[in-house]
Amino acid sequence: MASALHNLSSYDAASVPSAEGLSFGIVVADWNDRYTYAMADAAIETLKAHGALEEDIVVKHVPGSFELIYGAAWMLENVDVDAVIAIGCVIRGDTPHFDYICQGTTQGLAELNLKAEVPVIYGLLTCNTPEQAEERCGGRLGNKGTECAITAIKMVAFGDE
Ligand code: DLZ
Repeated sequence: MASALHNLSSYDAASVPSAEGLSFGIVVADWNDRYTYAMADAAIETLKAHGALEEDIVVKHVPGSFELIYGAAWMLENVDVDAVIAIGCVIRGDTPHFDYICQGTTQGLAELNLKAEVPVIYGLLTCNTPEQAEERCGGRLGNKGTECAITAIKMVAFGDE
């Protein structure tokens, strides 16, 4: 979690395995694209900075965060990837819709994570305000996309030692 003490873009580079030769799927929700695209760009740049090749990063778009579940499942089924990163941003509105999308998407991605043979990384921002999203998409608290990319690389290596 981003907090006053933790910046989402800060990590110990020495603790990150190489991403050379790895392939990644990124599913990006177009809802709140100002934020989700900034996260996707940061994820791609971070994967490349750790050795992944641009051609080994497959990006697919879905309309909203709820469709990340189908998008990630499709990616697992149809593309030979070492990990899938699901990126979305839900911002609270006037109705309880926010809670249902957050809960449904989280549950769906968690279930996929249990079933899939490769890790599914949870890149869903659940914000009360646009300002909170701004802070986590390249603002004061770093970029959630960077955190997701690092998590993906580490999870691919999980169990290697
Ligand atoms: C409908 C909706 C609303 C109100 N808010 C968001 C949001 O803040 N972030 C987001 O990613 N998607 C939102 N959506 C769209 C839903 O995720 C989904 O695309 C629609 O309910 C159609 O299934």
